[in-house]
Amino acid sequence: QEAHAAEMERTFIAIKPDGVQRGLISEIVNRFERKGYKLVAIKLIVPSKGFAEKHYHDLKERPFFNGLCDFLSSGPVLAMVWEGEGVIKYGRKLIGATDPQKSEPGTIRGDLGVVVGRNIIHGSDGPETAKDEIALWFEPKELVSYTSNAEKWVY
Ligand code: RTP
Repeated sequence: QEAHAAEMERTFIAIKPDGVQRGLISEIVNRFERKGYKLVAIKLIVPSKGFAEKHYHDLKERPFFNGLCDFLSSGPVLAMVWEGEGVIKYGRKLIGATDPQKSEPGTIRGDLGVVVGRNIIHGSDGPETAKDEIALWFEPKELVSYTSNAEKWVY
């Protein structure tokens, strides 16, 4: 049975400045690709502090908010949209728990991170945030719809 791209779930994934500086882009992209998810948008950008504040608006009452926004805007971020069945929830599973001290080995944060303030990657935590974050980081024309031949072997 064929899965149709137009109906497929999408999530926003970003490699934070620590992940980019540490040379972890290919390692992380590799994990999403191998799983069977499809990359539909990607760009490297340095977000402004104001943009980082928009991205993390839900956390503005938290004590670490300012430091977090300084950090996110401190260098290049690799912003991506990944597509596929269950990608929002399973993407979070690939990423692992927020605090790398608590994330399981085998997850991105578990394998590659040590402290919560430098946890390498962000992934949308639900359908609503995925929609909002994709709209914040990307223009509609930057999202590429295509049929991948590999997909018929994934689904
Ligand atoms: P993210 O949004 O980045 O995917 O992370 P998350 O959902 O797993 O965690 P969330 O609670 O939304 O926190 C967002 C980011 O804030 C930083 N943080 N620092 N210093 C601290 O105690 C602390 N707690 C959270 C982390 O970078 C976390 O990813």
